[in-house]
Amino acid sequence: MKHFLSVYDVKDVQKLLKKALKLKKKPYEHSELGKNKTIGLIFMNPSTRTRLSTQRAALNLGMNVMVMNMDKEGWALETQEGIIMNQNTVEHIKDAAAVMGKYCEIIGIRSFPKLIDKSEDYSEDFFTKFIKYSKVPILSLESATLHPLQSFADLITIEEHKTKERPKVVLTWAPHIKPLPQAVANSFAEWMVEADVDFVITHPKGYELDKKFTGATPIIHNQEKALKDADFVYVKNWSSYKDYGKVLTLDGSWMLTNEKMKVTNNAKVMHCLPVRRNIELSDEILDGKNSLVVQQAENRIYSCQTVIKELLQKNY
Ligand code: AN0
Ligand code: CP
Repeated sequence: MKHFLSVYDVKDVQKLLKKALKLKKKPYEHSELGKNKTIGLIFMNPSTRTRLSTQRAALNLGMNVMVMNMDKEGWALETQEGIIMNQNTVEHIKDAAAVMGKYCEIIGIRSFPKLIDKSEDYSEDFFTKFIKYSKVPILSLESATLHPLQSFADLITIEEHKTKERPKVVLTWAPHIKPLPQAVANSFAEWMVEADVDFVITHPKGYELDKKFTGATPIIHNQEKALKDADFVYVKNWSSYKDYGKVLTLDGSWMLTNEKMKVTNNAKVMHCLPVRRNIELSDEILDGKNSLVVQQAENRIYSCQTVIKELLQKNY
């Protein structure tokens, strides 16, 4: 693994999953591996779980950690090549990335999409430039289009809680008042396509994700039909990919309730958090016995620790 940007940086997902479950049992087994090595975490956007779980993962491996809230504390970065910098940006990404690459053995980056220009967001320019100019392994802490550490933690959580060999997993769209990235949904789809599960996606018309991530996954617009016999229901809002970045509906009937869960196989409910209660997901579900949201967040430590370990061991 040279960088960790998507499921395609993983040679064998099942093997990586086994490694994570093993590491969770003995989290300090490799506490010397990261000695005298530094990970730098660059945040262009807010974060609670990713910020803390990544630090915890690195500390468990004996690494030093530096956190930079680039959006608030750093110089405004320019990404365009050849530009005359006479506007608001202060430093070019090629200079900043080259410098940070000298301070860190690994760099983690969170950089959300602007949700204005689809091709700009989906080009993942910020990550591509950091890879090019920092010359160190880059760890995605959620890019414009993907959130692989979240999806890997979700896969670990499903593995721990499944009651049958091949569970049915449903990704359901949920309402939200703000336009959110497609990253969590794209990434979850990408990982579920690779996992040993029956995977189905349900959303209102107009919320189709890029086929590049969903592949041959069945898309069912009738939520009740999709939820039938589900073992896991993964709840997430995303803005439209087709009508890029738009909120097409606020239809509250898409919010999951206990009543709707009756058609499932006593399904466990997942959400990456942060969640807007009683908009995206009801209190009764989040506070109920089938919610796995805290377990997912806990597993963010082990998905990340497993990945950092691979990067440190140069397993590629
Ligand atoms: C972000 C998103 O949907 O991508 C981060 C989730 C981990 N969520 C919000 O901005 C609320
Ligand atoms: N799930 C997740 O990535 O949460 P944060 O945005 O708080 O890091």
